[in-house]
Amino acid sequence: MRTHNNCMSASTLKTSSLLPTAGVIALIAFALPAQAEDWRGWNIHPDGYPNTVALEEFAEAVEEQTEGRVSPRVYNNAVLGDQSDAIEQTRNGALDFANFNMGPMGPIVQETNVFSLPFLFNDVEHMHTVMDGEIGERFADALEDKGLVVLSWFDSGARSLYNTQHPIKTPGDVEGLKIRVMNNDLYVDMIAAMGGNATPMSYGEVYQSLTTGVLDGAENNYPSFESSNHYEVTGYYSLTEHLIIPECLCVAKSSWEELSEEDQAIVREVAEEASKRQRELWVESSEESRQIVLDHGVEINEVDDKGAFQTLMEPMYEEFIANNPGTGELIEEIRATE
Ligand code: BDP
Repeated sequence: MRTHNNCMSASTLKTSSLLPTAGVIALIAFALPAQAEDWRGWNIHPDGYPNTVALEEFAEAVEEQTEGRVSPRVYNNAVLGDQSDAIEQTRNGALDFANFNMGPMGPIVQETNVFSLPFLFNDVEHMHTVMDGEIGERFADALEDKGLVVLSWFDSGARSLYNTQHPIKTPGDVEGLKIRVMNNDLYVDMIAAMGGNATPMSYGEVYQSLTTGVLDGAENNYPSFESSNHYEVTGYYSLTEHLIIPECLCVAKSSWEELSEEDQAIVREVAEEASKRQRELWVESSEESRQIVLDHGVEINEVDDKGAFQTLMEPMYEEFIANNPGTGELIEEIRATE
């Protein structure tokens, strides 16, 4: 935690001829305002991305409403490290806040792996209902046990496959394709079940690997497909919509605990607003990105029989449930949430 004091320092208060007595020091300490908390925030996305806009507005509103007691700054484009590292850094307090996806969170907070099961949620609205309810609170508790305080949940739409070779309409079309996935072994199993070869890789390395043929494709939502420029080097986007993964706006537990109750309440409220804002921007941005990639000449295709992909995931579910006691019931609970 870095702190700074935006008032005059003790040395400017003391007279040059006298050393301050203990009483004077106590007086000075009393007169100085509480130290401001400089918060460093990790963000993987570029300027203008819905999450970036929401995070920047969050930072500004926190600074304003806490009257400078908390002064957050967002660092975009993963300049503070890749997502798995940033999760660790936030857990140990080297970073103060971040927007994380529950995909790369899985290896660190095991409970969140359930969100990496393909076709878990019916649609984005279903995901929101689950995350905004009691089940979402249970996940927030699991994250807090690992040092991350969840303030609110963001959207990240539905992820679909894209590649340089051909449209994907059936699992047979994935056969032999080298597909980049986020860092989580469950995605390796997912792509293998479809007949492809998965390579876990940091987001920032994907563009280059697509241009050199190290990869044939990857998978993501419209705003990321567009803002990462992957659409410039892949001709086909196929609406498999196989993953709907929640994201959090999280604060390092150590940074959180340094705040007064009053400031915690302010930050929480501002984060709720940020989530609303992010979700609204998400809808607009998805449509804009879809249009940009279409205009560029990317072929977008519907997948008529998503059930064919879903059926292939059954062994993955069975293995997951067998390895993670209690998750069978949880999956049923999620599916039954309306
Ligand atoms: C984006 C997520 C981001 C992930 C990225 C990825 O918002 O957190 O790191 O996908 O594929 O949609 O790595």
